[in-house]
Amino acid sequence: FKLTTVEEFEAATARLLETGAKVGADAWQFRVKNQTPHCKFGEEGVCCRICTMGPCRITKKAPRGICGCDVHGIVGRNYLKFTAGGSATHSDHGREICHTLYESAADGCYKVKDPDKLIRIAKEWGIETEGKDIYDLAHEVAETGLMEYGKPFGTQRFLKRAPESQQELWEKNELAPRAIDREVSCSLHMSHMGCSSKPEALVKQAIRAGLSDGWGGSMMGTEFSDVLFGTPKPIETEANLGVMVEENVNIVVHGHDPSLSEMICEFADDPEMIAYAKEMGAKGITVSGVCCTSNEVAMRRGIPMAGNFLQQENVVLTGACEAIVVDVQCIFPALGPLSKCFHTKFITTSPIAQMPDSEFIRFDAHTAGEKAKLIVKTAIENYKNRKPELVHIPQMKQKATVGYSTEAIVKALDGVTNSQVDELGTTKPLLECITSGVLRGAVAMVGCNNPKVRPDLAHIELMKKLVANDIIIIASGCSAQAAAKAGLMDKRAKDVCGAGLKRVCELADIPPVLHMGSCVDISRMLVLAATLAKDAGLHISQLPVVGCAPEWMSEKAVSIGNYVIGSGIDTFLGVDPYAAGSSEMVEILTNGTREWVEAAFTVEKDIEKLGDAMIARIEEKRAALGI
Ligand code: NFS
Ligand code: SF4
Repeated sequence: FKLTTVEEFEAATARLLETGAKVGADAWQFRVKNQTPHCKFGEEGVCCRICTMGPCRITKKAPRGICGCDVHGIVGRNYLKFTAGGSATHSDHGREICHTLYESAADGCYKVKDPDKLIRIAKEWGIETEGKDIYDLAHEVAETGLMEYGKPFGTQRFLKRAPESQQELWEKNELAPRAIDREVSCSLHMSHMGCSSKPEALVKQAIRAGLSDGWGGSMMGTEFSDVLFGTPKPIETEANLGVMVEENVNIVVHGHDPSLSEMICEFADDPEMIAYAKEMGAKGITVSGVCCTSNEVAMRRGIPMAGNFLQQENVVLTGACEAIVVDVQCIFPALGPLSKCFHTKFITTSPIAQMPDSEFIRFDAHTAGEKAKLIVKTAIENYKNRKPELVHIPQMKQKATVGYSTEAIVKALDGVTNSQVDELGTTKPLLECITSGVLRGAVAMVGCNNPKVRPDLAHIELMKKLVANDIIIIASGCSAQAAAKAGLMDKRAKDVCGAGLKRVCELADIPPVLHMGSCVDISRMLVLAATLAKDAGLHISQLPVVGCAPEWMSEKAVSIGNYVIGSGIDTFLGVDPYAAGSSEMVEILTNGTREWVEAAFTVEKDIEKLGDAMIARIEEKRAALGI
């Protein structure tokens, strides 16, 4: 067993770009060159264009905008708007899932696969469950969830999952998020021309908007996806482009909402469709995924992961992709023109993400079955249009065990201790590993790829360094896919770990990097941290746990960063959130927030230093606890 290196990924990409050159395809690698160097004002966050007296950009000579706003106000407003964009996006995804749950029916396209979880949430929310039909209950819970977006009074229901100490901090500092949509609106209001220009106020609202995502929209997205499609359990799968099968019809799902990808998988498995694919000359149908929707179906069905964010063009460049089917978020508009260079059908499905050069097949809960079937058929019928001389699938993939929901982690870790039976099924065995020092701590590795960082290298190198230091990794999003492609989710990767983590991997039969799902599933990490803190009688901020997004790029990632620090977990970033232009903003984000939430950001572009800083923080937390 050997880990795959980033050099090997890059060689495979270079080979695919040769195919691209033959057909005149563009690629991000070329567009990056055209866009560099980036605008300095934009990079530092000091450009304001929120009113038409501007745009104003702050320099030594011009320290204030026309309205008199200084650099701290401008950077702060930009930061808040950025966060609001991410919070809105995750939360709207969560809202879609609430609607899907609302549409679920015994004879409908969508069923309730995990009724126990539905009942658990209903009880948590004080909804009567006795003697109720499960679908009546689903409607009631879904509607209650939808009300979380616009309720006029009160704060988010799921905040009660946090330890008391955390809830007190939120209350005391006016950070407890109210209705989700209100936090997004309030952020846009505060950052309108002539409203807030005080950085403290802007960052506080960014945290509150982030928390409305993490403990609101995203958490509902995760929980109700589990109710509908099943709570993930450990399952075997594979990752990297080699999961595409040359003789088969290849359908690639890309985007975020499992309502689409689940249905596609359902129909791709249908004997009638498989027979049709054979009739059309293929041997079968392979569904694989890119980005978070891939994580969703990998976690629940073991559908292989073709790649992460910056690999999305590569799937088309294989020349073997019959259809790339997308819903929302993180989809390169480049896929339109790129698919035109090949036989690939680029199928958009959501009114939220409409793109030129795509075929739009509108997907909704009522017609989901019929539309999914149409999409699968379209892909099958496209198989004959392949140009065999352009087909090249890099034979590169790794095995991965995925599906580590919080529930699954707790269950797996039962295997590691001599704990009393009454402690099994809790986080106590995991705590025991941490307290005894067998594990030094945990790092949540999350987020995207970004050409500003050599893609996947930061994720993989950091994970290797951390596991070698007996730090267990929980991962999600494109970071998880980087790990899987490298082989770090193969149980045999225990051999690259320190002795303590290796022992835990053996006893619990887990890989050292645990796949917790998509980016909305970072809410699972919040629940895990909250449960650990409660079981240990500590504040979340006292746990030897940190978060890290070394290659992040999206607004969603900033929203996540805000709710992770907002939940007491120090967060380490490898890319600056357009804030470097304001000394006050830098001070608040990297230190000032500690006063409100007991955590802050660290930004460090050097991977070695970033890793060292995380280890040092974990050791500091251990020392403070005397463990
Ligand atoms: Ni997350 Fe998932 Fe990937 Fe980044 Fe995009 S797919 S929601 S934003 S790029 S990790
Ligand atoms: Fe310029 Fe102020 Fe208008 Fe921004 S809000 S563009 S700083 S005048």
